[in-house]
Amino acid sequence: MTSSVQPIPVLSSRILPSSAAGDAPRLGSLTYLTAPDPRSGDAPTELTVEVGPHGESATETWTAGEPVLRGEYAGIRYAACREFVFCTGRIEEGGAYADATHRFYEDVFTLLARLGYPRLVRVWNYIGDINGVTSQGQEIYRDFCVGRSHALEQLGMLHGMPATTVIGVRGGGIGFAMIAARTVEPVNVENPRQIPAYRYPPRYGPRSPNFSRATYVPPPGAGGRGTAYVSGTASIIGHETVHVGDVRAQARTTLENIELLIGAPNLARYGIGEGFGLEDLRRVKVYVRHAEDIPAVQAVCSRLLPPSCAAVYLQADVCRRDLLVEIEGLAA
Ligand code: 3EB
Repeated sequence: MTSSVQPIPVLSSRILPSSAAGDAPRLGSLTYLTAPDPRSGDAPTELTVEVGPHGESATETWTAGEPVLRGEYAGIRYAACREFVFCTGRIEEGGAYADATHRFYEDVFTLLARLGYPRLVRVWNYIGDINGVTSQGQEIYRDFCVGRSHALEQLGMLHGMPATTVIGVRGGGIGFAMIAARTVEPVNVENPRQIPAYRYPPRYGPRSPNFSRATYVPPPGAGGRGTAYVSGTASIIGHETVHVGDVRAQARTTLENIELLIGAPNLARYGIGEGFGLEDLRRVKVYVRHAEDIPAVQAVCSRLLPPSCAAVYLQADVCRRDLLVEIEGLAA
């Protein structure tokens, strides 16, 4: 066997209106369905969640440029190529989620350490009845945050989490998907006009959320452009929700937040020598809480996003009750 330095394979992905098999080796996918589908359990590393009936259905597929190795550990399924691993898991519906979330995150980090892909790049958490309450009367989102924070505290990772989405879906339990890297060094990025979520004051819950506003992955070779993975982003300035009750203004503020976040001046603070504008967004997922707000959000997004950006509009709950819209994306 020859040992030569090989270029790092690029992680690619695309989003389609419905589930469709790609040709490249598949790491995994995220599928959003507008109705329960009895045939669609979660296939290995293919997470399926049910969203509200008034938005779109979509599948986001993540592929590798090379063969993929599959396995399972502690109920977490994974598919790995040389540089990236994609994993999915689920916590079943229960009275409370803090302990199960704590264990799940511990297991994820154990798995990633054993496989040798220790650097998280992107995390999605889809929570049933996110604004409902546990058997102890705690909001389910906050209970999830408690478990995540406890696990990360033990792991020394409270400030080290990457770009993340937490969104409410139909049904119970929590569905997870994560991408981690073996050798590339992702850079976690904060937004200059939002305080880091791990420093939110206690009025938002007993334990702060743990995530970064974006994660930048450098290009595989010299001269190329990197990729910026943008967290679920909302109409928050400092730590406060702004434009309560005004979905258009929330959508505009959210896109302004993304623009500030991935622009060259902000990335320069992390020693990153490039930047992105809204025109570099390749894809966004737009989560809208109320069906009747979807057209207004669509109008704002189609005015501010380039025609080349694939946008899907999903009806789903956002973690804070006063947030009406949340947008995640990928710039490259
Ligand atoms: C916010 O900015 C909006 O708990 O991991 C967005 C993305 C939000 C991720 C999380 C929460 C999370 O606080 C909510």
